[in-house]
Formats: sequence, structure tokens, C-alpha cells
Amino acid sequence: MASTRLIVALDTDTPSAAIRVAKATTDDAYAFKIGWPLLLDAGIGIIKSISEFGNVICDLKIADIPNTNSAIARRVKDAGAWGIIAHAFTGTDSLSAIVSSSSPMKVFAVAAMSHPGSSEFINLVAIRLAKISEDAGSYGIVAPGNNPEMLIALRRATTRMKIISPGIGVQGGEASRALVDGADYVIVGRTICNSPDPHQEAARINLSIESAFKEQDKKA
Ligand code: O7M
Repeated sequence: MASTRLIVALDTDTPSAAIRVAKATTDDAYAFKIGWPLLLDAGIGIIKSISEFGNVICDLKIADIPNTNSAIARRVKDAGAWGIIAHAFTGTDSLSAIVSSSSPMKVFAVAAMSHPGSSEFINLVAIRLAKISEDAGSYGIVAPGNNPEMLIALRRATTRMKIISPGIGVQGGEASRALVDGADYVIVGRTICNSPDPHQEAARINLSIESAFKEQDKKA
């Protein structure tokens, strides 16, 4: 669904559950994020299976030398992914290698994270990581939706790149707040995947986003 700002993280216990959630939320999601647990359980063919229901962003958080990064990116692209996620801390050359090997796949780089341990190192260099991401030609960055100060700072640091934000729901962030603070899309996993009705939960989040924007327009 093109107009939604919701990325559903398919963090389920089994591949069949991931397919079930993707099918149920196909009209609610801008994209589906799949990560290591699902890829290890199901194999790379899961990218094609989930693509039937929407854009797939493959979250491998790649962090290697340029040559290895390119080799990974090419395989993910050939498997049919719409987007890929890499770490920016490995430097401009490593990230540029992914960007060069990925087109037309979108590359998102991690600039800051949402868990408590992120304050020990990665978030201390977030603005530098955003600069590396931009210099490497990334399409977007990952920034925490449960850390308003960090999200606002990263939004100020980059106008060109899209921002996708996890940390919503279970990790304390609120979808509409993150979008107002500068995210372009929010990533939601457990709140949707563990719900007895994933479609209803995703629709509720989309509705809360819509009403927050209507409220903002009224104030403007
Ligand atoms: O909504 P949740 O908390 O159940 O899931 C959040 C998802 O976002 C989950 O797939 C995490 O791996 C991911 N994520 C974070 O929670 N925090 C981060 O800092 C970064 C990510 C992420 O997606 O990085 C690309």
C-alpha cells in the first residue's frame, strides 16, 4: 500500500507465521522487513515468497569489507529484495560497495539504534554515521523511533535521505510521534506479529498516524 508509512518487521517464530502476517497486512504495509532468524529458518527463497505481498527489505545489517559486502548485496538483489540494510560504521568504502552493487534495490544504513546499549557507542557517533551514509549514496538511514532527541538531530543532519524508525510499541516509541519528529516510515514488529489480529493492529497504527497528521494540519 503506497500511502502508508508502516513497515512491518516479520519477526515471527516460523516462516509460515511470517507469510500469514504478510498476507494479513498486505493492504496496511508500505514494506516488509525480514531479518536473520527468518532467513536462517526459511532460506533466501523467502524473499520471493514475501514479495507476493509487498516490498521486501532484507535486514542483514551487513558490516564487512567492500568486496564481501558487494557479494552479499548482489545475492539479495538477485533474490528479489526491494531494499537492504547495512551498517554504516564500516566506513564509506564498505557502504559505497553495497550501493554500487544494489541498484535498483534501496540501501538503508544504520545511523543509530533503539536499544539501551546503543548509548555506549553507536549513538555517540550517529551524526558521523549519517554523513558516511549520505556520502556513500544511501537511500535512507535507520534511526530510533523511541529516542526523539536523536531522531530530531538526525532529521536535521540529512534532508535527502529517508529515515526509517524502529523502537515503536514494545520498545516505548509511538508511531505518530516518530513521524512528526522526522521519520518517513516506522518499523513495527512484535506489536503486529504477536497480535491475534495483525491486520487490525496494523490498521489501528495507520489510523493513529493519519489522525496525528490531520491534527498537525489543523494547527498549521
Ligand atoms: O517492534 P519490535 O520492537 O518488535 O521490532 C523492531 C524491529 O526493528 C526488529 O526487527 C529489530 O531487529 C529492528 N531494529 C530495532 O528494533 N532497533 C534498531 O535500532 C534497529 C532495528 C532495525 O531494524 O535495524 C535495521
